[in-house]
Amino acid sequence: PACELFGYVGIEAVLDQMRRKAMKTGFEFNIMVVGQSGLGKSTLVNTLFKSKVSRKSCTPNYEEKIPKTVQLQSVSHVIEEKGVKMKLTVIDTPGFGDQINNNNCWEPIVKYINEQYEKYLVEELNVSRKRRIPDTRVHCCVYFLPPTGHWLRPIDVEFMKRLGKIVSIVPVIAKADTLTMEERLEFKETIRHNLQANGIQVYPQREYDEDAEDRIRNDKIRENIPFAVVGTDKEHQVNGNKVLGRKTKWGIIEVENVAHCEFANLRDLLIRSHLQDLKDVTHDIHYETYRVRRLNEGNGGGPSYSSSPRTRICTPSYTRSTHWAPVKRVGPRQSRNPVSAESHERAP
Ligand SMILES: Nc1nc2c(ncn2[C@@H]2O[C@H](COP(=O)(O)OP(=O)(O)OP(=O)(O)O)[C@@H](O)[C@H]2O)c(=O)[nH]1
Ligand SMILES: [Mg+2]
Repeated sequence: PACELFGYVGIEAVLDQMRRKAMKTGFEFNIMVVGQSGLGKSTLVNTLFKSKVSRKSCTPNYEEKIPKTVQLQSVSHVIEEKGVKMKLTVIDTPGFGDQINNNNCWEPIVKYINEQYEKYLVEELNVSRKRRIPDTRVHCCVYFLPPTGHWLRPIDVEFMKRLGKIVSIVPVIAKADTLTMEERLEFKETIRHNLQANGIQVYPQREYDEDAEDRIRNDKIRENIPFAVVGTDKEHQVNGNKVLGRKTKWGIIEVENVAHCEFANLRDLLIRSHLQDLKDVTHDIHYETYRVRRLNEGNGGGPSYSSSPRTRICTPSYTRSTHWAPVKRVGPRQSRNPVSAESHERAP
């Protein structure tokens, strides 16, 4: 018989095939840290690489002080776990707030993020395209808030408003060891209100939840942001074990202990639970918005891309391309989308 209608076909084996391919190619994941100077961004980058994300690849405990960051710099580590390779890149940025005038202090950051989209776009539009375009796009921007215990400052509002339109932001409360547990909870709540009141988009956005299951999972995160984190590059002995920690007058704050601070929650969100989603949102939403804007610009005086149906200019439909059926609209966001060309969207 040519085909057994009700027999086992083996479609599910496609998962094994995908797994094998993904393991061969590996993953690229790029995180950026942004915030005022002295909030512990560089320290947290070190913490991340020293924590169990990459304990093996970490360098010995340097006793020297972390220098002030004066230019954008990226650190990459290839981390391997159970045969899965991931190239984790963290882009450390110089903190703002040192100048008397901090107007437009977000510009270098915004420029960097857009430049990575541009690089990707240029590669995509090349006649002979690389089989895999190197991905330097920022998949997640961890935004550091000072532990003031009051409200969001105007500068953070302005900064995040701009960033939220081009990248996934995960806000964190820096140096949480300087706040008591009650202060942290209260401050977190205030910040959540402030974010909402100012219309700041932070990850994970409700409108991009795929289904009810996603919504429940992401609601838990939304109720818990911003994570109150503590960073360190020192290890301490606690009950005979070496742990990453920070000495305070109340004792040692164990950075990876969820009872002490939310560094582990942040790490789990970024790597364990939402890595692929952050990459998808970057590609399907932020990059797509950039791409449409750029191609429409080109449509004016410059080269026209609209002649070929493949690169036909259209508004981004904001569907998440990784999900096949049913195709649904995740949310029209006219405000972000000044383009008025017709939308090519498959009907649900
Ligand atoms: N109490 C406390 N201090 C911290 C924490 N993280 C970092 N620090 C200290 O804060 C100071 C500044 O840390 P950096 O990591 O250099 O800060 P940064 O945000 O990279 O600063 P710039 O490079 O100037 O933007 C250092 O003395 C750190 O030891 C933290 O979680 N709690
Ligand atoms: Mg720094």
